[in-house]
Parts: sequence; structure tokens; C-alpha cells
Amino acid sequence: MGLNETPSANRVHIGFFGLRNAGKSSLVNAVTNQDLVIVSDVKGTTTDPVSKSMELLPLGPVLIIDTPGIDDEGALGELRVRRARQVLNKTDVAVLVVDALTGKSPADEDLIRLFRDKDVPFIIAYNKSDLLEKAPEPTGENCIYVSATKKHNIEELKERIAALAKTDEPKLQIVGDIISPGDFVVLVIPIDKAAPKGRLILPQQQTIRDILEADAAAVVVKEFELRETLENIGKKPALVITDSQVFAKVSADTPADIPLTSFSILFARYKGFLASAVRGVRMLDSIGEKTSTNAGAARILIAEGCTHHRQCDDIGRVKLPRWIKQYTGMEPEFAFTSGGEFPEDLSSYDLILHCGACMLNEREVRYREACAADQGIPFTNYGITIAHIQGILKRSVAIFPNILAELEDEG
Ligand SMILES: Nc1nc2c(ncn2[C@@H]2O[C@H](COP(=O)(O)OP(=O)(O)OP(=O)(O)O)[C@@H](O)[C@H]2O)c(=O)[nH]1
Ligand SMILES: [Mg+2]
Repeated sequence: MGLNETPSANRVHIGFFGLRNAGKSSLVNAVTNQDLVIVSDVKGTTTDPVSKSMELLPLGPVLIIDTPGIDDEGALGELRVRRARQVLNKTDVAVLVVDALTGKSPADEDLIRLFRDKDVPFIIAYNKSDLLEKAPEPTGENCIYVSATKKHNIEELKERIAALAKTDEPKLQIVGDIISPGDFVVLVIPIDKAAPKGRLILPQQQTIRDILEADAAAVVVKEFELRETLENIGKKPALVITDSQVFAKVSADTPADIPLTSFSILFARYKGFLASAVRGVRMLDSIGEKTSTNAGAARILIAEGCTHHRQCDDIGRVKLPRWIKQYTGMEPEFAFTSGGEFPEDLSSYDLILHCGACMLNEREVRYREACAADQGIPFTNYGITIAHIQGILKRSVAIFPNILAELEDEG
């Protein structure tokens, strides 16, 4: 991702689904007006999902995802269906591409059912309308006749997609809604060997942006400069936000009357799972009891949303397992996943520990959290776990009274 681009997690994700050869790739090329993906008359040309970020008028920044065609032929077919479902978990608007000559198949009906189940708004694009003797009247609200090769009705399709993507929900804020214009907010960002060279990571950039949009001031320091900065800043900061890795030091150096939280906690709220994450982490306190009902050790799944942040990697693979062992005095078993993969069946785990998920869009994070909730498995994130282990969770969620109240009810 370039520094000037909208983060992909914030783009509207538009997925193209349908049978092999329906013309999904052709339609992606027509909609984007680029030769983005390979098109051919061989069934199964697209074998893996292909994504492309772009500005799509009238919508703005989007991520277009072409998927392999589904078909119910054998094991390969099943794998393709699973891939399509994976893409669907992060799709904000689905386009079902149907060959207008053949019409909807049972597999298309299955997809429609899946869209409805997952609450994904969709439009059916009957493609290859140029091959019809005469274009039929569109039947039903959510369908449109198009021709990818003749570029017929493509602008209309884009407008329909844009209309589906529009939501009336207020724009989510990272911290802007809990600070006031003129406030000072101090951000603590360690620059250690795990930090990426020459830049800040995405959640840090986004938080600074959010503070600026709220007409407040962001003061950015490393953990070693925090104490002196707080002494000399001349005005009490409204909030200190820290990287979770230095939570303990920052908590000690921040006077008790200054609210403190972490990037992780803010992002858990931003992605909609703070309350369940705060509940989920308490599983660590009963991990010992688990062995009485199950002879094996507790199993913890550590899920990373991205594959390329060395910082996350170090925390997820090395530090968290060590801290959890120290905190619980137990030897839980750890399993790891990263990137777009996330097991549908979580039943063999006792806790899902997710990264800050800065690279995943809200829909995908909610989906993962819902998977865990449906199966009754606690779900939390790295930073909340660190705060809990270090005994500063209550302090760091105190800026959210509902969450704090729930924690205090439970003692
Ligand atoms: N006549 C006509 N042919 C089209 C149209 N759109 C696609 N085709 C043809 O249909 C065939 C399949 O197109 P693709 O875009 O590769 O289809 P796909 O759905 O991506 O197929 P898979 O990747 O195999 O799942 C190609 O030969 C295209 O040229 C259209 O609007 N009109
Ligand atoms: Mg294709």
C-alpha cells in the first residue's frame, strides 16, 4: 500500500461471484475499465480471488474482488465454493454474475441464499445480454441486464452498486468522538527493532488523522520521553494512547488522573468487538479449571490479520505465548493462522486471540467474532490480553463507561 492510498480495510469491498464462464472477469474489466484479469472461454480461468483497489465513481475508494467461478463439480468445485465464501465474509456488496442465455442455476440460488444469510446486499447482473435476441425487461428490483463485451449498462451497474454500498450509519471514529476540539492527546509509539523502517504503522497513522479531524492536537512520543513530556506539556492531556507492548511502563509514567488506553482497545471498538473482547480475555483466569473437564491442555488460536508486519509476528508468535504461560502458570497449546485464512470450525479451541486487525475490514472482523460467538468460544485481541495480564485493563477501558461497568459487575 502506498502512503497516499486509502487503507484497504476502509474501502468498500465489492465481490463478483457466479458460475464459471458467466463473465465475472469480463465484467470486472468492464466495470474497472482496465484489462485487470484474464478472460477466456475455458471454464475455470480464474483460479484464485484477485483484488484491485481503485477509485470507482460514483462510489470513491473501493476494493474490487474477482472470484473463481463456483460449480458443483467434484472436490475442486468444493474448494472453489469455500474460497468464494471466504471472499464473501469481507464483501460489502456482492455482484452475482449470471449468463443471461442460461439463467440462474441451482448453484446461483445457493449463492443468493448465502448472501441473504450473511446480510450482504447484492445485485444480479445478467451478463451477455448482447447474445439475447432482444433484451428482456429487468425482472425484480435487484437485477440488471449487462454486456461486458459490448459495455452495455455498465455505468448503470456501477450506480446500482454504489446505491447498495451506501449506508445510513454514522461514520465510525477511532477516538474523535471521545475527545473535544482543542484537547491534547499524547500517543506513545516505541521505535524498536520490530517497528517498520522509516514510517508508522497504519493504526497509528489513522489515529493521528482522527485526532486532527476532531480539531485536537496529537503529541507523539516514544515511551522514554513520556514522563518528561507530561511534566512539561503545560496542559493536562485528555488522553494517553499507547502501543500495548509498553503498556506497563506507560501506565506507571502516566498520572492516575490522566485517562489511558491503547491503540488495540480503540481499534477493537472501531471494528465493533470491544465488549466481547473484554469479556473473552477473562477466559485466561479460568484456564486452569479447564483441565478438570478435559484431560488435554487448553488450546489457544492466535490469529493474525496480516502476513507482513514483523511487529505483529513477534508479539503473536513469541511474546504472547510466553506471557500467557507466565500469567496462567499453565502450558496451553498454541495454534496460529494468518492473513485471510480463518478456520470455520473453532470447536477445538478454548480462546481465539486476534491481532489488532488493522488490515481487515469491519465486516471480516465481525464475521470472525460471530464465528467464535456462535460456537461459544471466547474471542479477544492482543492488546486487551496484554492489558489484562498486566492488571491495567480496567484503567484502559475507563474511557468507555459501559465497558468498565460490565467489568466491575463481574468483580
Ligand atoms: N457475448 C458475450 N460474451 C461474453 C460476455 N462477457 C464474457 N463473455 C465471454 O464469456 C467467456 C467467459 O468469460 P470470463 O470473463 O472469463 O468468465 P468468468 O466468469 O470469469 O469465468 P471463470 O474465471 O472461468 O470462472 C469468455 O469467452 C468471454 O469472452 C458478454 O457480455 N457477451
Ligand atoms: Mg474469471
